[in-house]
Amino acid sequence: MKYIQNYIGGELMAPKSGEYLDNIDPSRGIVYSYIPDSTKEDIDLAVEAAENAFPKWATTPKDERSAIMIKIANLIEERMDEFVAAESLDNGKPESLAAHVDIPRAVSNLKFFATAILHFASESHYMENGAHPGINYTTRKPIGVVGCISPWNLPLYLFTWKIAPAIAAGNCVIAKPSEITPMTAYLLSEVCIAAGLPAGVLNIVHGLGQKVGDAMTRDPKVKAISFTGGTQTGETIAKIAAPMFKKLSLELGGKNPNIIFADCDFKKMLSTTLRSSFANQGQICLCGSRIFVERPIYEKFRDAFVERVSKTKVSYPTDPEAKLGALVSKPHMEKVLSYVELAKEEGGTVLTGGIQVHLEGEYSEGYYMRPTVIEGLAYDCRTNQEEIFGPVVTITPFDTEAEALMMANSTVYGLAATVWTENLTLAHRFADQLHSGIVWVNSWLVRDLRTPFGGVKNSGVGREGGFEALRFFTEPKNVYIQL
Ligand code: TXE
Repeated sequence: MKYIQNYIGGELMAPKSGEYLDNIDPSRGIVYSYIPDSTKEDIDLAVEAAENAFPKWATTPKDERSAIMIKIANLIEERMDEFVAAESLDNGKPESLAAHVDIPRAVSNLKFFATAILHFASESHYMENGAHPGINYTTRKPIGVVGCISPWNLPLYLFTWKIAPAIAAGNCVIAKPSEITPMTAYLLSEVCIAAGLPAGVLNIVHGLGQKVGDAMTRDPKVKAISFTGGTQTGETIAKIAAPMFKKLSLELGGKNPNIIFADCDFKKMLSTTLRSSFANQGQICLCGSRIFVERPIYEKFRDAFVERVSKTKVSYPTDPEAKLGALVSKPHMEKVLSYVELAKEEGGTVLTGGIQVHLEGEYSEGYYMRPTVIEGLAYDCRTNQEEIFGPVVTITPFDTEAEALMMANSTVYGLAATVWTENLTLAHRFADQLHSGIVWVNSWLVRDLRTPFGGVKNSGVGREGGFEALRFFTEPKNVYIQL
């Protein structure tokens, strides 16, 4: 069985502890490889390597940095099938999803930031009047050693979404993938070596959040942390990092509303809502888990949706017909199933799903669950307020725009929202009033990598994407010259 290695100072190496953790294949419920159980010692080594690499990398011309990143992207593309299979095996998601979304998007992230850095400009402000005529110009320099911590739901996609802008901007990185899905980050380290990325520019340290993530967060030499994961973990990181005045970008949970008005394009809405509810087994922070439907079409929607959901195929990840694969881990599946029980206690009716699925043969111990639709819950009950992060949605009717808005905005989260209507004025008005970092009208998860990505309220602090990310990973300095 494969022993994953850390990537530190340009080399693949075992953790200093010599200890490894089990890496489980969620589609079968068995251990299939081992992950370094790294400690502070490995982080110390990585930080030293990053510090040593920084002066040279920070002054390497942009186009050279860009060329190496393009090479990394191309090498991933050359090994596409291997990356796709690895992502799907590690995470449980259908291979078709990894092939269409995860790995191509990781390649796009690298190419996007490799080229974005070539167009990244800083500002100049001319003061023509008053007592101090002069020019301000702002430089933007890399920060130094930065940390990137990513979750398990979109493993390589989110890992590269952080690493790419960091290294494009000239920083050196300590990166920690989720211990639940480390495999494609390991393959990435092989690719970085093959592409000739200078030693120490990217260091990938595997292991537990409480050990490796914590050590990285506490290290005063790590000047910025970019984190995606649970809101509670984000809070823990902020508490440690804030007194050291580290720059922080936190992309946290969501409880996204999907608001469906009666005049919508029903057919398009229905098929998109299936995806926005259950793509990646509902384990995307952008999934719409609270569906609000205008009363005149509530029953029509409910019946059509439940029929489609009940026919959705849950299967092993390599089944080309699979629409949902396995959930990422046993504890996570149990957590999601416990929310179904909570929903029942809170007075909800499970219209379809709500149960674990046992597939045949070698997949019988995998972590599968039927996509679940629940109705009859109050908008402010726990099921409708807490992030479940699985294939569970609730449906709720509404009578007025004001009521829909009140319910949509009622959670502590504010990441993404979807609005379905053919009424242009209503769409603008509603989008404007939603407490949300991202709004999709008549669509879902359409991503332009130039746009700011992130949430309000407990969904996070800061924005990723485009020049926002390059600004995060650089330190501005303003110089004023009197004329
Ligand atoms: O996330 P964690 P988990 C939500 C979702 C899920 C819950 C927990 O609701 O059920 O979070 O998931 C590292 N210091 N989301 O347990 O623990 C950890 O090793 C530093 C939403 O996977 O937040 C991993 O690399 N790092 C989300 C990363 O943080 C620490 C996606 C995320 O793990 C750490 C995933 C610590 N003390 C889950 N503890 C989204 N918004 O996309 C853990 N980590």
